[in-house]
Amino acid sequence: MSEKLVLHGMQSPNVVKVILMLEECGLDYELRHTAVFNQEQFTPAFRKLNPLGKVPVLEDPRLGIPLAESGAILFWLAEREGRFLPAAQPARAEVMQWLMVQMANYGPMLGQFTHFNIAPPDAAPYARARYGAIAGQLNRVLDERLQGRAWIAGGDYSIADMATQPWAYYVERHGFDPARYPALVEWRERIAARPAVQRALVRAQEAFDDVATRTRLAASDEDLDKFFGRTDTVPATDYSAVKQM
Ligand SMILES: N[C@@H](CCC(=O)N[C@@H](CS)C(=O)NCC(=O)O)C(=O)O
Repeated sequence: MSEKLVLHGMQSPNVVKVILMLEECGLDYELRHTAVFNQEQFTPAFRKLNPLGKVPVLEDPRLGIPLAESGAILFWLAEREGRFLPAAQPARAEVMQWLMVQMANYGPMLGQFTHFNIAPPDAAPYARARYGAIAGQLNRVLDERLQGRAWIAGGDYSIADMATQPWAYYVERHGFDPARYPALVEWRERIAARPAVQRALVRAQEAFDDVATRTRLAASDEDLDKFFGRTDTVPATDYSAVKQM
């Protein structure tokens, strides 16, 4: 039986973090693009892989079930390979804590801020202010955490670093001055210099960039309503900003 792993994804931080791990572990894997801007994630075939209709999803013959949620995927790969997650406590718990900080806070809150930056200006001033403040606060917490530490959990480079680093590029995208977070930026660049990370970014670019742009530009307003979870009770959005991303 083939040992090759398949990762379903797109060009996004939640997918890239898994590719960082696949490359660090030297695993044999294929990247398959999911056209989330064209509702592919809601097809019955995809929802068999992940009922939530979201990427990433990993298919690993050794596990035997499709696995969703990037934190769960990183944890599985760390256990499978015995790498990037310490065996001994409390170091193991500390890595899991910072992995959860990313999964429950840094990713979702930055995701909301990104959304309300795209939403119409008159519809979103409160939400934009709220999520902007939270994003800034989380950047500050991570910056403080990384002062005097090479890696986020305090020990070696781990799945907590891999989960968080792709999101740290939103500092500039969200209009924050990177000079306010020097330890965060230094850590981000330390990770970016790793050969596995450089290989991962090339793989992601080759597999996703062209096709993602094509599918995003081809997306109808109805596709984008589905992507952003808009329903009849939510005011319509002008999606021109999405086309210019
Ligand atoms: N908590 C999930 C979040 C996954 C997620 O939000 N994926 C986005 C791309 S980054 C997606 O598939 N969006 C399509 C949709 O929501 O319809 C994880 O970390 O894996």
